[in-house]
Amino acid sequence: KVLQLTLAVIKPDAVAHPMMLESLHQRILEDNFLIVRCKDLIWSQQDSERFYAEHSGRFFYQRLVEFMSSGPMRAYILAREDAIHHWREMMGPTKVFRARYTSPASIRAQFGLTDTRNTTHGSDSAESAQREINFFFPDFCVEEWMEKDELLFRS
Ligand code: YYY
Ligand code: MG
Repeated sequence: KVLQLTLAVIKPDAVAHPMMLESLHQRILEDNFLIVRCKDLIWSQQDSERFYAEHSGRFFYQRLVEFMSSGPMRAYILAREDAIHHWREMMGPTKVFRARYTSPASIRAQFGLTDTRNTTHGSDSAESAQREINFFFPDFCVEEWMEKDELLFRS
């Protein structure tokens, strides 16, 4: 078993609904993720632009940036075997209507409103997980945590 970390975010549309935070938090625990870090935050427009720089120039960039800085979010560092892939599976496809069609039990299918207001974010590779964990939790050191806590997690 290889323990992996991922960065998961509950986006402003989901946080705005009074029952979503608790329900998604529960779902994370039920799927055997260990919650390594968790914090609530609000992005400035500039944070949003920096995080999504890879999408600058795409037709949805402006609306994405505005949405992601429109209200409170919750960010998690999650640990699990195959955490990156598993959280992406739980979220479902980016586009809400595709999610409803192909993965009706996924979070985005069940709770997503539009392709932009799609409830959650998850890192898509080990490299992006590293970058995104660092973006949200600059004081967190992945290597150090792995050394200190991996054995605890396994026992
Ligand atoms: O990684 P993931 O969030 O599933 O999708 P990306 O293709 O990386 O796009 C990031 C983000 O951009 C997506 O979660 C919503 C937004 N977006 C959009 O608003 N409209 C689209 N047609 C595609 C993506
Ligand atoms: Mg992505």
